[in-house]
Amino acid sequence: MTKIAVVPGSFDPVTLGHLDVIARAAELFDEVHVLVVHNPDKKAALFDAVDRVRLIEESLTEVGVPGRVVVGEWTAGLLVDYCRQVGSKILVKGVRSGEDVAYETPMAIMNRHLAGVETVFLLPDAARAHVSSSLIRQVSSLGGDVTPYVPQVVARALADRR
Ligand code: COD
Repeated sequence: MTKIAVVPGSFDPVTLGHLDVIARAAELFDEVHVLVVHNPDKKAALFDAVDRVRLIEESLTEVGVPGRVVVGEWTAGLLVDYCRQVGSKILVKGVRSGEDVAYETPMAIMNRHLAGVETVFLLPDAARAHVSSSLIRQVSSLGGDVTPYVPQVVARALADRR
């Protein structure tokens, strides 16, 4: 049976930290679905969902993540509804800190109760553990250099929005 892992996130925008987690997931599972999901806790997005999907696709090409990776958007309800639709029992989340664990743990247990979907936590590359999309947006908006932390396509898209 094909093991499909779903890697959800806001990806506003995708960073090399996200891509590290996606690449690790691609090593572990037969197929990876990277899913742009609206996070109701995050109000004003810099990039719309169409741009986020495009930037992820172009970034995957740029950095050359191996394996079967597809990118999409989910607006139709629960994340586990998407998992059911594609026959996945696995969510993959990156955890950078105790705060991430505290944020993700209740959702992971809820997703198991709702649909028997398990969450796999992957640790980040230590060099990218401090990277978040919000920090990247802030550094870029204030004129800082984000090129060590994001693919070139994302750096260009951020520069265009400055
Ligand atoms: N290194 C490693 N991992 C990273 C890094 C990094 N530098 N940066 C981010 N990550 C991880 C995050 O910890 C997260 O796992 C993932 O990458 C995506 O991060 P973001 O910031 O782009 O996305 P979030 O955290 O805003 O995404 C939140 C979700 C939309 C995935 C979340 O809200 C969710 O799972 N929602 C489910 C909605 C639902 O069905 N709810 C009801 C039942 S719980």
